[in-house]
Amino acid sequence: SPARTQRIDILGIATASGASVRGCGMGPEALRVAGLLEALVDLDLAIADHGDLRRPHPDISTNPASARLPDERKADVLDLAARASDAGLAILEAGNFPVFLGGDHSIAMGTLSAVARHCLPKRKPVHVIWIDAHADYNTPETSPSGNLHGMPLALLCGEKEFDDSFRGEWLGRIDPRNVTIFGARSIDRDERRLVQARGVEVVDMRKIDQIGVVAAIQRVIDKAKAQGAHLHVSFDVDSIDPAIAPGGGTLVPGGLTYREAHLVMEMLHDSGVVGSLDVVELNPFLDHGGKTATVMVDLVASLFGRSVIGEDPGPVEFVTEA
Ligand code: NNH
Ligand code: MN
Ligand code: MN
Ligand code: MN
Repeated sequence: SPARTQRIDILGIATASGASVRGCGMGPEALRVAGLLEALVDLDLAIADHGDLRRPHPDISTNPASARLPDERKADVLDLAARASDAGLAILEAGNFPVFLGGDHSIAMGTLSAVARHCLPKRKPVHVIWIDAHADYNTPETSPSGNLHGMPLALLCGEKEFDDSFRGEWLGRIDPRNVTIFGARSIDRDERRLVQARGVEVVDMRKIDQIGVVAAIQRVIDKAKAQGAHLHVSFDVDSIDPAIAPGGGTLVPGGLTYREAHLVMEMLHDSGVVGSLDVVELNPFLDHGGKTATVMVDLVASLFGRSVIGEDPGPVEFVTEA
């Protein structure tokens, strides 16, 4: 699989400007402290760390309690998305595998536009698996919160309700029919209508409960393989159950178990079609001593081939003696 032979290039995007809760700007550093690079080196993979993109700190003068103005946060999001897009494109054009560390999920505007800019001129379709408790398909009209981390997919899929100030490389780059939202259990009312109207596939937690995680992920892999697509994995830590991953600002009960999340990553590795990864929304300030960061390091290692005995055990055969 490409993951075994390519260099892995790590790029942090240290921001929480798309979220209302502060702290996930510290995500990239927490993942490093939890041993992300060491885990990849342990798999004999070549790695390069590009450090973090960030914005200058705002001047907090008289009222430190007041949140930053929405316009300032939007300027941060758009600037970082543009820079992440260019930096991600350079990594891909060099033939390497980008691992983007958020930061809140608004960074995917930049990371996925990099993937699209790399693949689409070569007529390689882009598939997205958006592993998340949420759909992140709000527009400024449908969003109940106004937070940009709830909107990146809508922008990438070309929804019209964004004014000209949102223009950039990301706009309309992704075909909504090539997006699978995986692990969802919280979608806003009007957001749900949009997702359904555009043909975005939603594998919600109920479906995973009913058909099982193996069948659910296999369908995504088969779809991407059939098209010869580049599969981008956008992993929001709040997809995992809050009991094992408390380090997020918008937790929802009923998420993926530790083993379900691992099986997803293990099967994605074996598929050989994954070409890029986001790890987003990790908030070290809420993370009970690095609990979620540690789980995420193990999950990334699984995506890059860590396994106990080094082979896919394959389907189970039940043999009955006559
Ligand atoms: N749907 C909500 C909103 O748009 C929550 C989004 N929060 C997330 N998304 N963490 O993954 O504001
Ligand atoms: Mn390539
Ligand atoms: Mn998200
Ligand atoms: Mn989420």
